Amino acid sequence: DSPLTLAAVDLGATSGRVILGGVADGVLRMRHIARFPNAPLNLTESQSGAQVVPTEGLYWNIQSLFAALTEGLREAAAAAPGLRSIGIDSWAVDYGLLRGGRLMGLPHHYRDGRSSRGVELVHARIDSAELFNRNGLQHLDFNTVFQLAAEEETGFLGLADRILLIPDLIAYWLTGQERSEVTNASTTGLLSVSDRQWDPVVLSRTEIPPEVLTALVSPGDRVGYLTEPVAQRLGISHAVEVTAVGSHDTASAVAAVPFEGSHGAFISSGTWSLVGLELDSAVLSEDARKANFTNEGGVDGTVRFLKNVSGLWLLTESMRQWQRDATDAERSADLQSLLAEAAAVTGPIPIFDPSDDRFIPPGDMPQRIVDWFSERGIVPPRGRPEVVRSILESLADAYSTTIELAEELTNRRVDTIHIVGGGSQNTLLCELTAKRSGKRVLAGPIEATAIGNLLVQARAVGDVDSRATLNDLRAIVARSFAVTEYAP
Ligand code: ADP
Ligand code: LRH
Repeated sequence: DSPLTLAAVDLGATSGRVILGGVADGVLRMRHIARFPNAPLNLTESQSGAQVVPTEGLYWNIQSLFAALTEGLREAAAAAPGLRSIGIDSWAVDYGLLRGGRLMGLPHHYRDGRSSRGVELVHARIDSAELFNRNGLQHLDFNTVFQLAAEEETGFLGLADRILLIPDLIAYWLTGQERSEVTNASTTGLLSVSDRQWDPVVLSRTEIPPEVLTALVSPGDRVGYLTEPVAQRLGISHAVEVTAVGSHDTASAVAAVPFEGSHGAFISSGTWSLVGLELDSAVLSEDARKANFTNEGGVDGTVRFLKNVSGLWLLTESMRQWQRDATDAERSADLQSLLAEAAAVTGPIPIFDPSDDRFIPPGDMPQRIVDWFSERGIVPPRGRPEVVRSILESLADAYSTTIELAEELTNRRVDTIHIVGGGSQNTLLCELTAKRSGKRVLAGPIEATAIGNLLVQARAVGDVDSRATLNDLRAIVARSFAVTEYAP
């Protein structure tokens, strides 16, 4: 048995978790300590037609998250007396604004509609082609740069003296140290794709004062030690450090993809599907920009060349709607039975564009899907099993075309698609992906994000050789976790 000396805090949009890990004899062992929900806060809602819309704003419930994760860490410390290090990862782009070390209100959720106003404001100062050349990012209305522009207009940004992305904010609360981890910073739009430093041109054109940003750290760097009050609260009486990991959850997930050679693509499958290739350098061609591919910063200086193709958000949000619609007499279907019914659907199933912007805000997904088809004169899917099947077929189709595009744009050939994350458990989705792409699918590991988080810590604290490459870390993943193969 390897001692569990590391803790991963992985905050996903579906749930947060605290997982202990330890590496011995080249194998990673993990123990799940805590899992807690992460539901956004619609502070005030109003009814607009059939839709419930937030009127004031959509926020993350950061207090509950922090309370749950510290409770998880307390349990982790009790279960692992030799705990040495904690790594924190979370979804990208969102941030807290601080003044004098205090958080100014709840962090906005990226699905809040305000950022489209920010897009107009930013594009008036720097057009999308120049922005892509500087930051290498796909256009997503909710990239931090656009959210901040919307924030600036309300006067809120001007009051802040610090911006910390969510994992950096949590690291600050645990250690008192304000740092910006570079993989997540690469999703803001404020980082230069060429040197991965804050870009002075983007900052000055968007009027973001450079002093609100903090020093950058890389995965493996020490952020700091738990402060005395935090350590006490966690029941810890020895020094425990917070280690920077790929704090962008997708960076950690991709670090844990057990690629077998150079012909693998990845799909990090959860709330989103992040579909693409790992590269050594960014692709900044006009074709890549037009296809809306992104060049996010990965662990060890790699590039995640990918597209955000919606994800299981479409399914979970549909299920929430069915729950809302259910009469007392109806039993709302659980995920497994819905998937079984969807698998049993026969006959042609229409597919839609899962990345259509209308699917981004929370709300009535089944109705929006019906609208998408009706606007095009296509007969929409009828009934829940058909809707679920249509969602999965549409995702699988989008995965296939996105990977084909990535092959063209990079002049590389893909023969294997690795699906990692919670969605790798969705057998039907894996089968459909293999079928539509004509490529072999390898599904797993499920907890890729936490695994990538833990392995970077393991290397940083010396449980794994400090010279280990990403390939060496991936060999540990391959030894430690089974994958399921789906033939084309
Ligand atoms: P995130 O990090 O975005 O919160 P996860 O990687 O935790 O996402 O994946 C969550 C998704 O995984 C859920 O939305 C669900 O659709 C899918 N999932 C979880 N468990 C199962 C399962 N047993 N079978 C099929 N799908 C599952
Ligand atoms: C996945 C993710 C993704 C981002 C989105 C906001 O959790 O981090 O990589 O684009 O959330």
